[in-house]
Amino acid sequence: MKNSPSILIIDLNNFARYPTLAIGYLVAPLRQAGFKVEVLSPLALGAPAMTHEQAETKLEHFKRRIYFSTHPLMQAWHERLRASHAHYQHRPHAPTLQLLEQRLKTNPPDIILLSAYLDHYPTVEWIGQQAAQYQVPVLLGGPAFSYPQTIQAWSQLTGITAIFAGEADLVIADLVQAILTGGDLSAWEGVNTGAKPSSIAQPLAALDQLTLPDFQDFPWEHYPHRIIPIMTGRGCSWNICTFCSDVITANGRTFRSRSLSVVLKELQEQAQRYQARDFIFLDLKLNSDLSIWQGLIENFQTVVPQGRWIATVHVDAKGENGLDYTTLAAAKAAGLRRISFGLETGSPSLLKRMGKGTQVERNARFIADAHQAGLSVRCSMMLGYPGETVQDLAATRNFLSEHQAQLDRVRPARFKAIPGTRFERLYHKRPGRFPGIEIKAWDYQLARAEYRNVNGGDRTYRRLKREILGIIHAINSKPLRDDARQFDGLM
Ligand code: B12
Ligand code: SF4
Repeated sequence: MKNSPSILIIDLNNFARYPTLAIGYLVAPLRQAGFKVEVLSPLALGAPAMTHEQAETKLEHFKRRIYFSTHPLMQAWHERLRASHAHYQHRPHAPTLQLLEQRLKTNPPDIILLSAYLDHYPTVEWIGQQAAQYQVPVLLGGPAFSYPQTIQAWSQLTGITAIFAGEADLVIADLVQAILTGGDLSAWEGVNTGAKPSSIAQPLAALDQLTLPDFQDFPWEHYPHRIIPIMTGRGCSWNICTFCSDVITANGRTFRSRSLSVVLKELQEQAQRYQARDFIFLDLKLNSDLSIWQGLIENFQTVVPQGRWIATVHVDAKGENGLDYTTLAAAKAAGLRRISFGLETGSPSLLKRMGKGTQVERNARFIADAHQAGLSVRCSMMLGYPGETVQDLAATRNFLSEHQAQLDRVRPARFKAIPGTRFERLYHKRPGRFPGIEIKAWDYQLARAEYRNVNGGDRTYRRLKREILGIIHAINSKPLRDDARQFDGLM
């Protein structure tokens, strides 16, 4: 392209210790189309590297106790504490903004592309205002722009030319060209300019057409280890859990898989390009498509000799679903070091009400098998699901204590009421189905609801929760298996 237009991509999510997959997927087709692309990444400008899980300390344990407290006094403070923590955590990163300000003054790009989480609202607002002063168009996107009311809540921002809702990989180059040449944006699926009701692009079907993600702009020298992110498919084949907001994101809607041969080729090429052998599979559930899961186990070492990888899976009640001992041991031999799954709870009735599609005994078997296969086992779990009783908490405490020696890390989360989830739809239809939760207000800008957990005041309930947090503290304080250490804190 003669006099190629210049594109500045600002990756607000890049505090991670490996490149951002979405940015790699957007940069590659733009470069291929001949644009001059530059990625502005806060990490490269000194923003502290984000660790998904902090090293366990007494302070972490204390913070967790406060965060999960349902003491009547704490209930009143919860929302305020959460809001101020979120405000601190997601405050605009000053060096990034200064650099952008300088850049706009001296050498403005032809267009700014912004990838943001909803917590980045203040930063996006600031960037929009600055860009407007210099008449630089801004195209905004991100995983959480997939719900009409959220898009509407963001549409009025000054200086934001359009919000793209959906996966932009295959349209990004043409879309940027259309904006730069003043084309009519109203006909574009997924492009929102605030002029008409929200438009959300259909999930991308042709995943095998994706261009190899381009990570050359990332600050590799700032990463403690060279780890390459990859996704073999988008969405989750289970897709039913009531609380799940992953399956309503731009990329998480409906399950689609890539072909095994394409994935293997990507592993091989990316390992060579970035001189790295460690991979993180960002698939919501890597065993969603068993032919991919088995195929990776069979071929990983052929395409990346001595390579290592970590992944998340869904433990299913329908059968072993690729997670029997023999397959897990083969996965270990194929380089898998750490496996993560959503335990959620040790209570059978809660699992059922969450629509988790698994059973407590099946989770127990999986943990024992994965541990015996030599894998580092990590799970996420939930406290405060609507209607959670002391019996549920006692079951969870017993489960964790029985598996304490086999679990390497546990990441607990508080139940979140999120617009667009199955929970929201079921709640609107029949709030009585979720006893103990009083929704006070839905906030579409942040895609979350403020609620009160009416059950939490009971003393026995609070004691059991303290005991659970104590077991989690003990588990998370353990040193990791040696060969999983370089992956600690990544998921
Ligand atoms: C991997 C991941 C991480 C990694 C990030 C690593 C990295 N830098 O990539 C880690 C572990 C560090 C992480 C951390 C966090 N994460 Co996270 N993460 C994810 C996860 C599982 C996958 C993201 C991904 O790679 N998707 C694959 C790509 C291809 O899809 P995509 O990001 O949607 O991008 C496509 C489209 O959205 C669109 N698009 C994206 N950007 C742009 C920009 C433009 C201009 C255009 C046109 C289009 C466009 O096109 C892209 C290509 O198809 C998602 C879940 C999910 N299903 O998305 C959560 C998710 C994105 N994370 C989330 C959250 C909340 C967090 C944390 C705040 C959690 C926490 N409390 O610790 C932190 C905050 C990090 C921060 N920097 O502020 C939320 C965001 C929700 C929101 N409100 O915005 C999600 C959706 C999970 C959820 N369901 O709640 N995360
Ligand atoms: S198995 Fe995981 S990704 Fe799939 S719907 Fe349930 S919580 Fe979401």
